[in-house]
Amino acid sequence: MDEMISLKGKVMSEEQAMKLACAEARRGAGFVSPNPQVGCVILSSKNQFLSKGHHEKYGGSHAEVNALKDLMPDQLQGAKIFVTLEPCAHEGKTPSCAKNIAKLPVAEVVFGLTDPNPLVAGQGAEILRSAGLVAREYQGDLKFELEQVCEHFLINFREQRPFLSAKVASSLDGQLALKTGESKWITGPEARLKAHELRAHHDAILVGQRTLEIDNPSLDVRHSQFPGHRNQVIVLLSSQREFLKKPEDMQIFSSHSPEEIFFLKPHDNHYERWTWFPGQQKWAPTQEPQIFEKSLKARLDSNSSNAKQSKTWSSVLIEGGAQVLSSFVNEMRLDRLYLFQAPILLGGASGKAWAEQVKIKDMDHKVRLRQIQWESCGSDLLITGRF
Ligand code: AOF
Ligand code: ZN
Repeated sequence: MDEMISLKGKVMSEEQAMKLACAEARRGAGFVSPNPQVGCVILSSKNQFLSKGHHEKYGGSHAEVNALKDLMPDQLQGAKIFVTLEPCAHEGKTPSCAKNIAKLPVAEVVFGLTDPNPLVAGQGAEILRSAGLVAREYQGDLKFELEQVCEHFLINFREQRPFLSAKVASSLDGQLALKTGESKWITGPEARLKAHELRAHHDAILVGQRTLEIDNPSLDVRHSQFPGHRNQVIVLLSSQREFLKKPEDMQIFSSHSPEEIFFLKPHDNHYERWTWFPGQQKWAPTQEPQIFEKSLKARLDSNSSNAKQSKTWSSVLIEGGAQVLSSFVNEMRLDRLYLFQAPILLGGASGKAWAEQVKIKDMDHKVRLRQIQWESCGSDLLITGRF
């Protein structure tokens, strides 16, 4: 609110307004999935800041509604709305934003991206134009940032699949652990806290069996910004077809309920669901094998507004280890890398490289990341980019 007061009346350029709308959108991270993170900024006819808002939680009011809620019709005379995503055309969990804006004395709507959701897909802009407003897609330098703000949602609709991120914490020379398995701790507390934030931003966390058994992680979200945060679904990949540990010896069973944990075995691209059979004291595939891709897709398909399921997996965070990370790189299935690098060397002779099983044919086939960004995290570095 203090920020709103200090911004009141400030004259803003289109770039500044859209930049602020992006920052607003990001405030929804961790709370809006599978819906998009959306932010909105409203300027007066004289380009003075009036208000801003964002989509705050899944099923709640859209960004435009939150930005408009404290404004009077006379303030909106000739006003300009900057929103990171095209206003929605449809009646979903909330009324149509485009129809709502069309009734207001607003002059112009600038939207960052056309909404790929077939229920919208240009129809929101059409509703506004039919009502005599100027509605145009933003074409400036912030296009990459706008795409990044709602990248999970965009992949869900453009490619009908979850967004896949990989999180790695390594030494400067790319070692994830020592060959002995020892990995606590490579990065410092700030980086580890940031990793909890990343968990909160994703719907599911995928780990390999070795990581689970050696590190015994709880894979929950421990972060003050996300108190009592919903648990992520856990996807455990096991190629061995057996776990050494019993559920009571695995931390994830204290932090998660059984319904939140999926055991999957990669096998000719098929993944089975596993269950612990207490009578037999062993893990075994459940009666009904599930196809991993298909089950993920089924969850995504329920993005459509008439779906019964209210929660879907929009994004999956892959937390390792080396074998799992390497296989996802080899299969070119990753969308984004989050690499925390500590200023230490563990050495190739003693360490285990996170990409140890990645194989490229020649230099022409090197894996290059795009849109690289970096920030410091305590004494570590967080590097991120798109595959
Ligand atoms: C959001 N927040 O700020 C905007 C969205 O089920 P509903 O009614 O919440 O509608 C979700 C769809 O609305 C979503 O898939 C997207 O196409 C569009 N825009 N959604 O959750 C927002 N502007
Ligand atoms: Zn809307």
